[in-house]
This record gives sequence, C-alpha cells and structure tokens, in this order.
Amino acid sequence: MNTDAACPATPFPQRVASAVPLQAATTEILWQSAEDPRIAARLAELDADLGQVRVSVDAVESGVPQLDVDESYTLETLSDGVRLQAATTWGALHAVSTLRQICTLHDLSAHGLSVEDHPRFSWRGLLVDVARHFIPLDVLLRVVDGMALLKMNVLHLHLTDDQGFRFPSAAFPELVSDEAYGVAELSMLVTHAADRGIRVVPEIDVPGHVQSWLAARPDWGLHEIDPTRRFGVHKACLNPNDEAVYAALTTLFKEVAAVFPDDYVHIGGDEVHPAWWSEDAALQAFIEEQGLGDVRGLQAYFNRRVHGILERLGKRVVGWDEVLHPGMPKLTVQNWRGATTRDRALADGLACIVSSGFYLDLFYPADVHYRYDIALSQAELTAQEDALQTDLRFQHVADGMAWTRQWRDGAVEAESLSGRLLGGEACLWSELVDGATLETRLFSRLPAVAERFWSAAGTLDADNFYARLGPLLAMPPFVIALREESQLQALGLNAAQIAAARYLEPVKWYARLLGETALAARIAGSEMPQARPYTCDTPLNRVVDFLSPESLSARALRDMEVSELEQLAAVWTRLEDEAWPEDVAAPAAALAEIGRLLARYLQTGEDVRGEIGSLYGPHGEYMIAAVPPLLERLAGS
Ligand code: TNX
Repeated sequence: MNTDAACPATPFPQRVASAVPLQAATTEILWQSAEDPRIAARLAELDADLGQVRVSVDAVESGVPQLDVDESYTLETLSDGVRLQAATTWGALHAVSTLRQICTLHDLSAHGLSVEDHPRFSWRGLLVDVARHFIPLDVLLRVVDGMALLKMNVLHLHLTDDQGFRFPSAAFPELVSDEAYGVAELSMLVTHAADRGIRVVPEIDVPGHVQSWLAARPDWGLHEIDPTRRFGVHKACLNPNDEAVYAALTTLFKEVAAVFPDDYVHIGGDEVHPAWWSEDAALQAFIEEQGLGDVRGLQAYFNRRVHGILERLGKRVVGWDEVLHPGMPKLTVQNWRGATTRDRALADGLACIVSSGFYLDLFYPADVHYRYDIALSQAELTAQEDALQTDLRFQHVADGMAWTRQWRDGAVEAESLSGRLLGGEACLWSELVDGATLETRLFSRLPAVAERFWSAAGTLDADNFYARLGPLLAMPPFVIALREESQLQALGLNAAQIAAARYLEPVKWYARLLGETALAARIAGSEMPQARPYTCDTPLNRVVDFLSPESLSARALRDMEVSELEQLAAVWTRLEDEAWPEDVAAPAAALAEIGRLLARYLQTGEDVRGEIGSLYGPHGEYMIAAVPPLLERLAGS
C-alpha cells in the first residue's frame, strides 16, 4: 500500500485484528539483521517509549543515497513493540519518520498498525536558492530535518547567481562572496543529508545568471560589469567561444565534484539574456561558422561543452527547461515554465523533473500545489494553470499570470512520451527570503508538495490534507505558529494584533517581487527590473516577511460556529485602536471594516458579501485572507 508522506494518519493505520495495547516503558532495538548505525541514531531521537523495536534491514548503507534506490518499508505494531522491515537503510529511515509522526500526532499504543509503504516517485526534491540571500548552514540543517520528516530525498542547492557565489572555490577565490559556505560546512551538510536518506545536488548556473562571477572575472564575459544587488534577468553571460572559460569551468566543476558526491550536477541554463551574444560580431561569426543558427543554438553548443566536462567527471547533468533545443546534449530537464516543457522533454526521450506548480516563492496556498499532480496530462495541467486566473485568491495578479501563457509556445501534443518522469522539486527562490524568514515560508506549504510526490495518485483530498496539516506544522522542526508568533512579537505586536495579523497573507505570485511598476511593464511586454522595489539590501523584517504565506486561521472560518464569528467580528471592529506598523495600518483598517460588516450581517441577516468582497485587497503587500473563506461561509449559512 502506498500512503501519505506528510502524515500517515490516513489512509493507512489499520487495526491489526489481534492487536493489544502496547505496554512499553522503554525503547530497545533488537537487530534482526546487521546493526544499522543510521537507523539507531534516528530511533534514538524519537521522544517515545516504543518497547522492543525489531529492526530488519537487508542492505545497510553507509554511503550517500542515489536515484532509484529501494525506499520501501513496512511497519507493524506488536504486543510488546514495533517491527520495522526494509530492503535498505533508505527505506528504514522513512519508516522512522513515519513512526515519529505517529508517536507525535497519534497515540501509538491505541493503534494496531500495519503499514506497507513506498514512494510514487524517486526524485522528491526541494530547491533552496542560497545565492540571492545567503542561507546559513544551521538553517539548511533544519531544512534537511524537515525534508526527512516529509520523506523528501533531494536537496538542490542553487549555489551561484548574479547576486552571490556561495561555493568555496579554492581555484577562484575572487568569485566567492563574503557570505559563503566553507568546504567543511558543505561536507557536513552532505553527511547530515545522507544520514537522513537525502541527496544533495549542487547547481552552478551557467552561462547566464553570472554577474557575480564577471564582476570579478570580466575576462570570461564580453563586457566590463559591476556587481549587482538587483533582481531580474541580467545581461551578464559567459563567453561561449573562449577556451579559457571551459578550462575554468573544468577546474570549478572538479572542485564541486570533490565536495558533492551525488551522481548529478545542475548547470542551470535558465533565462540567458540574448543581448551580449546577439550583439557581438565575433560570436555572430562563430554561430555562422559552426552552423549553430542563432543564440539558442549557441547555448546548445555551450551546453554540449559543459556536459562533456561533467561527463568526464562521471556526472549526470540537469538543466532548466530553456536547455531544450534540437542540438542539446542528453540532459535531464527540470521543468519550470508552465506544464508544457514537461512534455517537450519527455517527447525528446529525456528524463524530466517537474517544478512548475511547486514554486513556494509565489505565496500560493497549499491546495494549489497539492492538486498539481505531475503525471496528469498536459491538457489537465494547463487547465489548472488557467483556472488560477479565475480563482478569487489570484484575481489581483490574474493579468500577470496570463502573461505566462507565452511559455506554451512550442508545446508538443503527446503522441509518445518516451522520456522518464523522475519526479518533482519544490522551489524556494530567495529574492524575498533570508535565513530568518526561510523556514516559515518553506515549511508552511512543503508538506503538500511532499505528499504529492510520495503518495498514490488518488491521494488528492485537500480537506483531508488540511485536517492533518495543522498538527503536522506544530512538530519540530516546522513549528510554524510558534515561530510566527515569536517573530511578530519581536516586531512589537501584542497578542491581539498577532491574532489579527494571522488573517492576512502576502500578495500572491510575483506581486511583491515585481511591485506595481515592473508588474505592469512585464504585462505590457517590457520588463524593467530597475523598477523592482526589492534588492538584496532591502531588509526582510516586516510583518509581511514573517507571516505564513497561507493563513490557516482564515481557512478555519469556513467551519466556525456563529457564536465564535460574533466574537471575532467584535474583536476585529476594535483593531483600529491598536498601534500598527505603517504598512499594516491599511489591511488592519480593512479587517476592522470587515468586522463591522460581519457584525451587521450576524445581527440583521443583510447580504454584506459584496462589501466584504470589495475589501479583499491588495492593501499594499497584504491580502485579507479572511475574505474568501468568509464569503464561502456566508454563502452557506
Ligand atoms: C526565474 S525559475 C528564475 C529564478 C528567479 C525566479 C523568480 C528559474 C529557473 N529562474 O532565477 O529566482 O524566476 O524571480
């Protein structure tokens, strides 16, 4: 049986017919096979008395995990303890994660339990962008712990970009940002991850997204360029017709391979700005001479060269979906620009990792990610993309979302898709995320993605998922509500303000990142990154930064008793009496007005839905998350 990743409460815990309550005072491991130190360590961390844990692991693994290892396991409660069986350490580690969830969220002793579990996809990843904002090692270690609890198995580190270079190159120290990891730190991360069944895949993004490199090494590009703190697509690009560039990449990737033992290396390849290459006479002559066609063909040439370098290092290579081209080497394609690049990759016989639908930087609620099943047909997935534009929650960004339809150019109709769907990756780009804000941003929605990648295709009941999500998010290392509360307290909010702020959410999609001017420019077809409101130096220290992107308080309004609604309405009407941070004053006033409208409805039965709906937002960078569930609640009552 295939079961849930996020919380194994459903559907699997089945009462074993003869189960008697567990009478355990201590946990004692009885090895039925060779002792497995990794399993012993994880079991020792469980804060529970499990009795005798009989562990049988056919293949005890001491190295790093790889794609396609056997991750299946079985668990069973016995009268005096638990039986855990797995073909490999990797499967046994998942069994311990399941046990940890059960011990925390349920009463193990009351459950006769029989679980037979395995993942649906073997690549269940998370990208963390450590380049735009540096993410300290201790945060990454907790990210790994959270991934392990969700049975995810690939941490993709986006190590380099225009704004930062976080890999500690000894050969090219001039590239390395002031804030970067040490080799020992990265090795510790790799070990910490492997001990939890997680691979670490490094990304060195080339040939675009390299302004940080070229500011230090202009000889690898075509023009002198300053360092940048701005976001957006930059023109800086490596010179693809310079042997010194390939020599440097050979040296750099050797260093990367020495630190990251995984079979895969990611070479980026996204958003290569055409300006430098198309305006350079020598490169145009090179394109002509080599019959490459255009700058896209030139990127395919570059990719073939880089693929060759990595192949000689024994690596397999992943690239973003812009690498798709008739002249491309055999790369694994990571889809991100909407659903259709998945089928373009699969139609070319390539392996594919799906990330469109799982962008955690877009502030989407979990249900959006939860229903995006990566094995659905292209037509079903594009229909889901289109549906977001008519979803009330995304009305304020519907025009921007419609702009992404251009990504469907070149879509193929699936006649035969011979490539392999390896799995998927959630992505957390960090323009608006730093070490202090990452965990709330990430863990609030990651369980939805993890469950999508692990569980059976039919596990799609969002209400059921949300019923399990709240308790799960209270577990370490997630502790969403606790972290949110202490960070809002540190901003000076009192308890009433924190409770009210929990009915707000950040605006959706790229509305924060682009701001009004750049958003309008993008829709009009001329992106103006200089008009973006945020840079690397903008402090991420306001309420909007610490709030969970999805308000579970708001969701709970759908089922609230009338008496509770009355109390809430009364509390909201008084919100303007509080001293609010400047950017929260407007949404707080709107919530107060909604309180008055709700009170009026509850007293008179008058239809106030139109007025409540008109207060939804945006109010600066906030939406009143309470509005959509309230409208639903009022429609139903
Ligand atoms: C596009 S997604 C990018 C990233 C940005 C993201 C959000 C992808 C492969 N490239 O460099 O962080 O948009 O702005």
